[in-house]
Amino acid sequence: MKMVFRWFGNENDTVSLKDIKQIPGVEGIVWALHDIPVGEVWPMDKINGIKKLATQYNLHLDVVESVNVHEDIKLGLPTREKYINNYKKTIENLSKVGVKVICYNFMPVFDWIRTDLNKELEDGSTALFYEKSMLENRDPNDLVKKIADNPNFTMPGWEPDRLNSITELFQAYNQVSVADLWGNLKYFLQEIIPCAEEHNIKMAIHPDDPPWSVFGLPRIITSQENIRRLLHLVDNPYNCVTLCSGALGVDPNNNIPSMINEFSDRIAFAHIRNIKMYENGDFIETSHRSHDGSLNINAIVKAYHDNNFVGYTRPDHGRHIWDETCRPGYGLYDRALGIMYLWGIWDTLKLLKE
Ligand code: DNO
Repeated sequence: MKMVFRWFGNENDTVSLKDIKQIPGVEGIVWALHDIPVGEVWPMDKINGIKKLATQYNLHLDVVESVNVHEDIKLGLPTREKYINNYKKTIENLSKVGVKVICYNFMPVFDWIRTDLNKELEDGSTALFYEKSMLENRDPNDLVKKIADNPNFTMPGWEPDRLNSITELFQAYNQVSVADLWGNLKYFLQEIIPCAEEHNIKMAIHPDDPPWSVFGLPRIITSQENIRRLLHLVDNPYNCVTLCSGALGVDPNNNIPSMINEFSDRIAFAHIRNIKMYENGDFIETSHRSHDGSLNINAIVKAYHDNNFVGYTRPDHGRHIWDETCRPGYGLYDRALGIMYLWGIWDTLKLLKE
């Protein structure tokens, strides 16, 4: 298990590289060029700029999250060729600074979705919350209107231009079935994976969060069966997955340790976090501790340990604690606590094996 920590860059993050360096066992940052519009080639000067910053703190930059996929690729439009070529060029550029894993997702229009970024937990901390009734059976136009009325609407971790042409995108996806989306993903992977292999970079798709359809849009990376299908679309060791315990774990049918046992050699990147699920389908993000949420994080870490997992791991979102002001879900304190919990389990398991 190689521990890494997501960092949004000097301009976009309250957490500094100096802070990250002081978290026990963190060897690298998980980064992206957040100001490059989706679909454009990531330029070498900016990539080298991040390398220079990380190197000052002796942190590696092996993992990128995310190189986002242009909607024209997901929609399967003829213009996808241009964006696929740009994607390949970005892979090549990233290989020049030694990047080993690219995390990406194939969720139409949106990335991860929550309804409240600061819901109070019993202990007075706040966390990301999903209220099912606010999204189920809702007209996407309500959301479109909310975004239109709110020029600064953003979701942390999303590239802002995702929302620029939301009305047109909803119309375009009316023509795209679940089967079409699988076909478009296959086309993309058939193009990209040989390039990734040539440059020794693993492509690690992030599951859909939450793992079900929202606003009638298709979502496909949602279950063990579908991850199996994804890995077979292009059966190559460079076609991998980012196994996100929180994204998949909110569906009680998903058994994360079972997925780790089945896919461990194709999990290039592990996101580990806990969530608390309520009977009505709502969920909230909690501390990483098993006791605090619905997922058994001990069993998840044990499954990685049993499988001699050597991939990259990051604590995923954290709560906002100790009055920290930060990007929602991406503060320093709770994610650092999460890391210590993960190491505690891992190191104990290691000791028991000796
Ligand atoms: C949320 C993240 C996601 C993830 C993308 C990967 O905090 O886990 O935004 O980065 O889905 O492409």
